[in-house]
Amino acid sequence: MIGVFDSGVGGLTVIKPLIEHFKSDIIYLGDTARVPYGNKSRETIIKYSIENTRFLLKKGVDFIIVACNTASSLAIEALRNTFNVPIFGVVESTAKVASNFSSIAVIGTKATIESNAYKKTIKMFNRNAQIEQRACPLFVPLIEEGLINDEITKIVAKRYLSGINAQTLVLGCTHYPLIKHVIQDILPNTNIIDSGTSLIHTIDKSMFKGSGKVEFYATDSPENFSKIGKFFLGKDFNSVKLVDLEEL
Ligand code: DGN
Repeated sequence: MIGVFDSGVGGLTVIKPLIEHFKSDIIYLGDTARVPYGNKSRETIIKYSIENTRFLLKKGVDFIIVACNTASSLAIEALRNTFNVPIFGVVESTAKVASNFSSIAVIGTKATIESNAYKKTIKMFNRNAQIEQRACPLFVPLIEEGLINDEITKIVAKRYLSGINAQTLVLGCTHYPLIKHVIQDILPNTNIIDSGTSLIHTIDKSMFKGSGKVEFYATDSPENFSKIGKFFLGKDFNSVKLVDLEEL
């Protein structure tokens, strides 16, 4: 069984291809009480990530996928030093796919971009890659407000993406696949890479097998989680359980 966590609903875009392509058994934790992670300090993101992982391990998962780009960027090493199970982060798998290109642009939250995690990881796979990075902090709130086809999102996207002419663009945030069409309209000739698709192409497929059972946990309102989450997962779901990580 796979344990997946994210700062909230965004990680559902990462498990969507896992569910669609493999019958993975997944326990998903969305830390909705403490979202967003994207503008918090490294120490706080590590603390939250350790608590999330501890919860999933108590549920009996065999390994962990850190679906949140911000947590993958800042906490993966601390998690690997703390826990004795395989821990996969979306930054590594997405960076690996991106490194097939020679000019790469990366967009993400402030914390992800400032950590330089994508830049460092892409360079490990392709030393000569030209990499440009941009923080796009307004995208997460716009997407969570459901403004995915709104003029305001198009204006903000034009501002953020202006002048990018890389061969490929990494959507270095769980939320951005929801506005992929807006981004592609602005950069029509750019190949776009997202974390969910990269993950299924880079990790051992035998690890994903199961019977398709998915359990959802959230640290704040389960109702809100399924209400907003259905846009990220692309389908309705309910029976989200509330969890208080401080009680563990
Ligand atoms: N899940 C976060 C990420 O992928 O960076 C986005 C939401 C947030 O915590 N800001």
